[in-house]
Amino acid sequence: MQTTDIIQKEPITAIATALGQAGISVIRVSGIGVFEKINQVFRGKNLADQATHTIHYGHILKDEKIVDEVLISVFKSPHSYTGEDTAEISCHGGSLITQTVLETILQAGVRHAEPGEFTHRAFLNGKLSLEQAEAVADIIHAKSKKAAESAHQQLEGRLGSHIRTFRQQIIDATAMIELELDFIEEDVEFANKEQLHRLLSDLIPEIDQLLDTYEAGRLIKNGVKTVLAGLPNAGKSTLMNTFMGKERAIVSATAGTTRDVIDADWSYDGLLFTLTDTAGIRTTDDEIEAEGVKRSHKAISEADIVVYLRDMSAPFDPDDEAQLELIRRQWPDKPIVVAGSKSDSQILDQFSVDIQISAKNGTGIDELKRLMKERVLADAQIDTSGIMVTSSRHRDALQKSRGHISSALQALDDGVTGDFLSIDLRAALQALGTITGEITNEDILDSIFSRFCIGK
Ligand SMILES: Nc1nc2c(ncn2[C@@H]2O[C@H](COP(=O)(O)OP(=O)(O)OP(=O)(O)O)[C@@H](O)[C@H]2O)c(=O)[nH]1
Ligand SMILES: [Mg+2]
Repeated sequence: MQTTDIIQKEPITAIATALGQAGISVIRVSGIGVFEKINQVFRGKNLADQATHTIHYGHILKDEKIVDEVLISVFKSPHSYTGEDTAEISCHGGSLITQTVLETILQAGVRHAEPGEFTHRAFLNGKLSLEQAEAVADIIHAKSKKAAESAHQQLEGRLGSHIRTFRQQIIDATAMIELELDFIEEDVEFANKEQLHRLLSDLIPEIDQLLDTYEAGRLIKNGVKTVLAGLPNAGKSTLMNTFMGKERAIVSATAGTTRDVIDADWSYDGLLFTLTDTAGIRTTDDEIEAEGVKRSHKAISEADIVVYLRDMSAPFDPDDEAQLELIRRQWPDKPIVVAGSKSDSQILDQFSVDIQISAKNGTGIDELKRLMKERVLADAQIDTSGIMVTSSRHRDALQKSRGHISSALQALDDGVTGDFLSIDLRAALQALGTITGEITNEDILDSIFSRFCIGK
């Protein structure tokens, strides 16, 4: 985005790095008059006189005493993250020192920043569009390689420029109609109805194509919720430990060992899976175990994929068939992988499974992982080099916009007058504008920036 009309607000500060023992910490200070404020507590060069993008050595002083030896990076407006005059103080890491440097800056008359306030200012100063600001938060929260890749791609502004192309097409269509409206008295037709129809109907499949990326986008950003289900003793906790490469869940030969739901993050081929080990599901009189079964069903209902284990070393148990059937009936669209467990043992039961595995000696585990990824993504596009919708906010706005374009097309077919058509088109424009932040309000901004950490 182009930077226009930078507004410098009152100076704010926050620690930008994670607190704890570290080599260095960075304290960010941004706003009007920051260099003069820091000068009050800095022994070194006069920061206000320094050129942008320069670094200066000196000391932070409190009550004439040295707090720390620091390096201060100077960014002059508009050439900074926020667009304002900004300083980044690199001090020694360690909570105490960092906090003391921060307090010293606060005492110099700088206010503590709210979560996401620096990025909020960057947005207001046109340094970032709204979906780019959201990408900054996504990068910080990314737990897998693919999530980081797709967030970077959004930060580069590729989603935004795609949305702006859509908006331009709608603006062109609106202009055709409004020109006609201006001359309505003279009964002149400027809008070529066919051309208008084509312009709008071409947009629908383009929006749909973008909407189709949401399913994969969501899984890439949030991770794949995976539930390990099956009868008691099927080997769920053992499989969980095999996936994790460590003893995370308690394993025992006693059926009904796992009573509660246990979660663990694990990543495969750049994709994050959140594994949930559940209590074995079966009809039970044990009150605690029954509660576990209830929780298992809740976990299944919220899952993106279910890995159902059938113990191949145990004799046929009709409950196995019944439970699997119950899951399939209750959640018909849920991807399921049925794995026959304990394939290293003597096989007592032959039933149809997608794959045979042994958590004990590792047979079939890689193939299971591959199958899980394949089933959960089905034919969803996961090309992170392409443009992807990863946020439900963006998806909702695209759906809204699509709805208004469809109504406009319908209205056009019905021969509705131009003024009504332009109401629909303006609504479609508005919906798209909320994605990039051309159209916004305080509530949207507050909910977005409050997700940020302090210092970003
Ligand atoms: N031979 C063999 N035994 C296994 C394998 N996986 C699990 N087991 C054994 O099966 C028994 C049950 O394993 P768990 O992982 O506790 O089973 P679970 O499904 O979590 O059981 P609950 O928590 O009771 O529902 C244990 O004695 C495991 O050692 C395997 O691949 N091969
Ligand atoms: Mg268990």
